[in-house]
Amino acid sequence: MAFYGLGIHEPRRQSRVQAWKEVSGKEIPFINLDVAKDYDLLVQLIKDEQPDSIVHFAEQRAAPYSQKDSKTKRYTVDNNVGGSNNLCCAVIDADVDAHIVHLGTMGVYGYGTSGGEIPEGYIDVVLPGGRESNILHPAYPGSVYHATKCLDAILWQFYQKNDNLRVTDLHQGIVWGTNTPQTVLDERLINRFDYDGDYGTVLNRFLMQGAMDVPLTVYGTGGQTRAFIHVTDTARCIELAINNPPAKGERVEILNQVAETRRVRDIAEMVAEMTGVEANFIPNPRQEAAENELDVANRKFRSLGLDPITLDKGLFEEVTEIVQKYKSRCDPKKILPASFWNKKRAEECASLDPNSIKLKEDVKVEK
Ligand code: USQ
Repeated sequence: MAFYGLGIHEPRRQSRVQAWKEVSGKEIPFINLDVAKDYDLLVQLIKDEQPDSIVHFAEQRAAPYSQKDSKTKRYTVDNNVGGSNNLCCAVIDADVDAHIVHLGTMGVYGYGTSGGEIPEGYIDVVLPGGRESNILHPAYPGSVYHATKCLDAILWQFYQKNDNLRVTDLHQGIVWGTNTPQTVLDERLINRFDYDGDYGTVLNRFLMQGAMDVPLTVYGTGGQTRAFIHVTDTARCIELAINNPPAKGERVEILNQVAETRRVRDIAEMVAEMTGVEANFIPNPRQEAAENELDVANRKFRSLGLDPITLDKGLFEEVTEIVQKYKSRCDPKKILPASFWNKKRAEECASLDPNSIKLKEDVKVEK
């Protein structure tokens, strides 16, 4: 198996690859190329490797970052959609039958209350005139980032139909946690931990805020219900997807990569109870429903053997330990949201002052 990518700081990349070789005896070749730009290199690489599977994570991954300004919106669309299109073209040009496993998102459906369970990709519908059909569940994204994953889904559908590509789209929930059984083997293998408003996901942010004695940043009423998955299960689901590819000619496989759904204010309450830090309900920087219900099917992964990790205070402690260890790297000015979905939301959040967040006195910040 080979790992190709970009965006990892070079010395850190070398140290991770070396650490993995030491603990596992296995070598991971690494080639730094931009999937959205270096098309010829990508085709050559696929020709050279003749892979059975390609796991496609090469996308700008954060909804708040994608909503910051026109530059980040345009970059997110160019990079994500261009990269996915390049990958499909490259697999065709290289003439390999590689199964593409793509990291998509539950957010392709938006987060209104749908009134029922969100199925795994496809729904039965009755079209005008009483025509029965089975179609992709309608997309209803809530950010430019989520919109790119909807556009990706249309590309997968087209290239599967036109060129017989084999594709699995993983509709992943919000990831929490830091370590997997592999990354705990050596400190150099540790995953990145984002706590800032642009890249940090909600539960990791709350855990970090709790450990730093900073009031939890609950947006709006905290009534948003979302799907969650632990980072260990993310890795396990990718393995299950690779080992269970769709057959040639079969439509795009869509798997909901989620363990459970939870309401943001309930999660804040769990973290508050554990850490003694209060929840702070602040104006919502996002254009989203204040309250929603969410019911998501994950039967396919369960039938493939996934027994998902659910939110557990024991695992919260693992994250808290990591935060304690690296807390001197925290910049408190990055804790409040810094990306606003539209002008109205920006105005509503104008009173939020990044300099108002103070860390515990015992925390020495590295300069
Ligand atoms: N939220 C807060 N306080 C915070 C941060 C977030 O109340 O400090 C709220 C948000 O308003 C939102 C919910 O928590 O309602 C989730 O926010 P999030 O930033 O954890 O997750 P989201 O923006 O939905 O997107 C993230 C990743 C994206 C991934 C997605 C999975 O940015 O890469 O695809 O999670 S999902 O949302 O299921 O599509």
